Amino acid sequence: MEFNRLCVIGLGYIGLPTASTFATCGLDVIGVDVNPNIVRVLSRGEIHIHEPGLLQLAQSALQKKKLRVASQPAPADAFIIAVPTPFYGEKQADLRAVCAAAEAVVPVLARGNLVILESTSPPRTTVDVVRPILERSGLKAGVDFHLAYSPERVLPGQILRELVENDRVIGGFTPACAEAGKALYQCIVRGEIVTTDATTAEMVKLMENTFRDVNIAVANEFSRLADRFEVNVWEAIQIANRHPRVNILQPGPGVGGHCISVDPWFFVEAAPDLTQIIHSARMVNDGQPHFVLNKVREILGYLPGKRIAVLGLAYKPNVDDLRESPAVEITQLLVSEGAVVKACEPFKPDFRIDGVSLSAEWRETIENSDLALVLVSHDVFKHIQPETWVEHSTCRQIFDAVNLFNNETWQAQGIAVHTLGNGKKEKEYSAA
Ligand code: SAJ
Repeated sequence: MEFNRLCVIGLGYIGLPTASTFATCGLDVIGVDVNPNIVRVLSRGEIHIHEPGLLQLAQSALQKKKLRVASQPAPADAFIIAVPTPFYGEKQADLRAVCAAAEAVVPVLARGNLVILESTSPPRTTVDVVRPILERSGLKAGVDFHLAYSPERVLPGQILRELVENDRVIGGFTPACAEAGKALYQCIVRGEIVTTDATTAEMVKLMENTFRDVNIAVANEFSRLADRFEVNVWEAIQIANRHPRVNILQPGPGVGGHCISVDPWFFVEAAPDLTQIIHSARMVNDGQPHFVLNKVREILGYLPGKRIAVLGLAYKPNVDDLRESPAVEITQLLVSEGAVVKACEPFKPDFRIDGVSLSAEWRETIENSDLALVLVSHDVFKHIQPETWVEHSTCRQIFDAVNLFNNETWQAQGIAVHTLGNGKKEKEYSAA
């Protein structure tokens, strides 16, 4: 199968890198988004998201007219649907954007086309939800057009590299559909392309993110246990990971982002009777911001009026994405407790949280605080020196939820660093 023209629907964190990469590999790509702002920004040759290397790649594709943007799909050889699937209400998958995208393809769908769903979706979405919508065109999936599911697996912050280098799974409605999908992705993927059926590919995607969520939940539970039993969880994890078959992940303030904190719920919603572990892991990770809040209470006591500086609001290091961010939740909890909160997010200085004064500069944020809370290990925070800290602030207490600061170095400057999951009493140990 040959592909000259590709239509990518949804120009977010996945759609835009995908469209730009295909355009760079020689296809004529039409990028579609229902958000007029996104279409406007891209038409000006700018981009609306921060992802290393993406600005240059997208700009070059736009300038060469290999990538064009539009608000409606146009006829093409292949269509990729890469729209968000958030949840709503009681953690139910919101498939409205997927359905709307499939509906928008119907008027331009032609015999011989390939349609690929990339959005993370509950099992059977491709076959039971997307296929009937596309078949309203009068064409039959697997007969008149190819239909497949191919999840993205890229890590924000490394999207452009992983898009090309990672292995890719293509689940076809029929084996021929999977082969057609493989032929398309071969244009950009250097990793291996594995083919299977559509529902297996949907399960694979959800299993990957659920596996990570459950493993982070174990790490978070270990941090609570370490706190109780006067152990430093970071040290314990490092030692345990010397076992050849153990690889414990890192505890932290919670799990954020629009993938790992969302996707496991798709399993829970689809089969509540079969998902005890998955459900518990979600509850542990969702409870971690409250664990951090309790630690802050232990340090400061009564919170109303206390001045707290929050360093980092993004859902993870070095990204500008604040969706489902535990750091944002913790900040909001502190405000609702009556604390006076300042926050610093260098990747999104214009972000607003009610009742919080924001800055892109950590020095400004920590001035005159009773406690600084480190919630994201952005590189810019890693480089903060205790000497610089004492020059800029009278704040002498830090709660470090991401194990960024070495307590001994900071103590030498008269600053106490309380680390998440560290109940260890060093004095007791050296006396023993
Ligand atoms: N986190 C921890 N401890 C860890 C690792 C992560 O607390 O040891 C937290 C992070 O701080 C963050 C959250 O988990 O809040 C998720 O971050 P992440 O880096 O684990 O994952 P995402 O959401 O950025 O990307 C994931 C990736 N999936 C897997 O690693 C299995 C990525 O490959 C997927 O493409 C992406 O989800 C997606 O789009 O589904």
